[in-house]
Amino acid sequence: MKMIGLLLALLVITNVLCGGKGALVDSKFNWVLTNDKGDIKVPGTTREVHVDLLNAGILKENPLYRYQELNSSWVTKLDWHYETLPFRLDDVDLSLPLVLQLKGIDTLSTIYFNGQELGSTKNEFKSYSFLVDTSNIKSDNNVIRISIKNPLAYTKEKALKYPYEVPETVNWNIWAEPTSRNFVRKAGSDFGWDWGPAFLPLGITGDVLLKQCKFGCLDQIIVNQDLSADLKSAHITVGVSLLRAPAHATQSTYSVYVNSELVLEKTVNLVHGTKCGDDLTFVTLGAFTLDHVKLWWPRSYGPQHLYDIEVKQMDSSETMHKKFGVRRVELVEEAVTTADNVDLYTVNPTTFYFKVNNVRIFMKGSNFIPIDVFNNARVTTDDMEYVMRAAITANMNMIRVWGGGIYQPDYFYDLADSMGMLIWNEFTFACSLYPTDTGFLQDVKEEVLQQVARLNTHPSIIVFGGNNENEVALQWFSASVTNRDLYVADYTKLYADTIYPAIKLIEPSNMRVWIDSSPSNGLISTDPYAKRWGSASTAVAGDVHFYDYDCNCESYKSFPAARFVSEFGFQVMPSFVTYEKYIDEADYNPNSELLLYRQRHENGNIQMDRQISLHFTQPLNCGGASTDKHYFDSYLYLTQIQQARCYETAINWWRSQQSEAAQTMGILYWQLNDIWPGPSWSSIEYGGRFKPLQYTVRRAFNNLVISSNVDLESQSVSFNVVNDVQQALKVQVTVTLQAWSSASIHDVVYSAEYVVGPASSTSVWTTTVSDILAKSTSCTPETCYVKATVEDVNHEVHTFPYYTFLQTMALTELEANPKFALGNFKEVDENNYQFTLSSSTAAPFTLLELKNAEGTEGSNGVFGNIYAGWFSDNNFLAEADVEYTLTYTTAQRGLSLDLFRSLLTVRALQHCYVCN
Ligand code: BMA
Repeated sequence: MKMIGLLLALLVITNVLCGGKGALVDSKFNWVLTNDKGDIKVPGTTREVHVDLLNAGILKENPLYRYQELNSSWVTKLDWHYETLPFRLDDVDLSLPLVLQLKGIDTLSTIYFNGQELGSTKNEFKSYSFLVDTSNIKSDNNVIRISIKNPLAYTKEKALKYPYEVPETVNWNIWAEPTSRNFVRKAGSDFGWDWGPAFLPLGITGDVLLKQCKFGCLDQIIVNQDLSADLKSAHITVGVSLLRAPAHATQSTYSVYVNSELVLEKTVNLVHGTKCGDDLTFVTLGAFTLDHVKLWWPRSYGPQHLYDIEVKQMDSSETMHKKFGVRRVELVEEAVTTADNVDLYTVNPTTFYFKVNNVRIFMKGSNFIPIDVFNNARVTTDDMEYVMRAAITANMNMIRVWGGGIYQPDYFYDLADSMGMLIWNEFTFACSLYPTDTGFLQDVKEEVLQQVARLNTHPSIIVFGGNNENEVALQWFSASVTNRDLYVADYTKLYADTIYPAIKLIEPSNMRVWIDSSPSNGLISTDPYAKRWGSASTAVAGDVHFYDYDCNCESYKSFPAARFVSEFGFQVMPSFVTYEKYIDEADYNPNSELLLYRQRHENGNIQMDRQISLHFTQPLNCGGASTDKHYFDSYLYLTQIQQARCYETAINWWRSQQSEAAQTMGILYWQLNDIWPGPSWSSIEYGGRFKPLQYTVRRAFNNLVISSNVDLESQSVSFNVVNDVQQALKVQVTVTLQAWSSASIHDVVYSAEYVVGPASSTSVWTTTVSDILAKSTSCTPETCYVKATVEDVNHEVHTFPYYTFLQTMALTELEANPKFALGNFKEVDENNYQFTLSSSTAAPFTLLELKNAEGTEGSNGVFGNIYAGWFSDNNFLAEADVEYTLTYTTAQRGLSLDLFRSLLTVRALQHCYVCN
């Protein structure tokens, strides 16, 4: 968003290169950071305390290295001050108020202007503004000071004073527990999570601006839309939020342009808006009709058309631009008449699927957490683009911005809009119950009004979610189990009576879907708003989160029927190449003191090991030491390929249920990205390397897939084809049995042509292990694997082969030690390198990786290193004597073809059992 203001600030700040008039942006202020005692004074360039201390050499090591989280925990326990260097303020119009706007402070702070206290902040997710006493302004030597307090001291005191217990999740092996994080409006995961450390960052996270506006400064443009049923025309209502609009009755005239064409001109009385605290006034300007609408579509369903909207305040010539997209979004929760399973809470089973522009869409995606522990100081737009492109590479169409983190910055949603990625965006409440005193609720209401006004124009956001798991959390704590009514009433006050009405104040039209909690059993009715309370995990309504670490994750029978899976997953280790930069050789054991310290999920290591023991043989220890590198590296690799197998089984199963009684219509796995290098459920590692899972997901989420649902216990195997394309496809299905030991042994066991309907799943062959084997002369479950292919006869949709194993890998008779040949390296363009790979024998879980190289660390953002990039395929079964042509796409310029080639390594499962 750009502000081209003429009327406004007639201010000049000397250390600011700010030609012309307009709001003055802080990035140009020079900040100094000091502690309370005054013995630390360092440049406050990044405006995040830890990062500034790190840059100044006060924190000496990489904060993510070994125990640095613990070693730097003193930082957040102190009070800190950010102060600007003295600046000039000329030409202040003394007839107008001077407003200091702070677009983000993390979190508890007191604000001073030239020594005079202006007020305080207590909510990381709100923008604040304060009136500066104009008699206190000097022409030079003005100073803004922001004093930031220890959040832990605050939350503990609040929790102690609260009339009753408000429980939160604990047992995350973090130094700060119990954190009482639910008593402050600060990102939950800042306090640590089951995949991340507790750094509790402090700082200035948004712009700091000085403004003067006669009629209130334009803050946001708000667009409400009602699209006609035929999707041809839209009734558009335009509003604005104004910062510090005059308190007395004032009229102001606004013109609204869409794609530079005047659509509306209106004089409004500013006092008639809705107030948000003292700061913001929301004013409706008027409505117009948009004919011949160019729709915004999710990716792979159509183009992402965006309109430019401009609002001009005619009396001041202040202007603001935004982009908006027009689309219709529905969540269909309609009665299902088939007698599919009824439980206590679902007297009436209902569907749960999304329609965009009247098209029913199967959601394929994952859950997004903050990208870094120091999110605001270190994450760049390139990082966001990397994650978004990675998601698209894996064929996702939806990302859930999970409620335990932050509301993402505007550029995240801009990327989603332009790339057609659908967003399920949660308000920042997670895994906890929350206080509901008047002050807290009022603060949340203001937060919601501001955030909804900011996010409103993004067509990509199709869901506003109230929280993550806070309805199911009512069942987690003894206080809320024994006194459920009290906490249900609190839940209702916060989400149904505060957050939802605040959204509706800004967005009275049906801009997007509201889901008060994930998971939930959905609604009985929208008006009146009536929830299906209870254990929110029924198979026949609403969405499901599924975690069962004791199951056999390679059997589809372990995964429940579900309408929509908004979370599921299995935790694993980072890869050796990623981990080695943050640990020492003494730590090279999954159960070393350091690795256990970094394991934040209760029994995480035991659970990982359990899945591995069910399916694989433990790797060889080659040197005998408990920190043997070969064992350690192989073990980390095994956890990751095991993870990929688990998710593959689950995703294939749920996708195959689209057209079955379960009517599954969405899978968002836990979790897309990492916040640090440590055990987690992610498919992308901290730093950007893809785990094997990310490649498996790319294949499993492909628009046209063949896969099998296997249960080795009952020996059942059924092959399914899923077609997400909006037209019927004529396909050729072929299933062959192939020997692990010799490429020449292969028998076609099934072959048929099908027409698979649009957007549907089709069961193509239901059989058993022995039936498959009966079709071959020499195969046993141990000596052969099954390869299934689905080919679009018209060659329009690309597909991947799918491999089914008839025995666990532990018992499979693989040829030892495959030899790989890599060759024919060539630069396709500056971001894409091509090469070929072949293997001497069938090599399951073939994994290409880039080794670490000295001196190649980038410092630009989290993914600003040369390892950020992906292969066109990876973690695949390399068949014997097949030459695969692969591409590596690098997100970084620093990686030359030669360097790429020298860093490239390849391994397969068999290498876990070979010592060099
Ligand atoms: C769910 C998520 C996260 C958590 C994950 C793995 O509870 O919402 O809170 O990290 O499972 O335990």
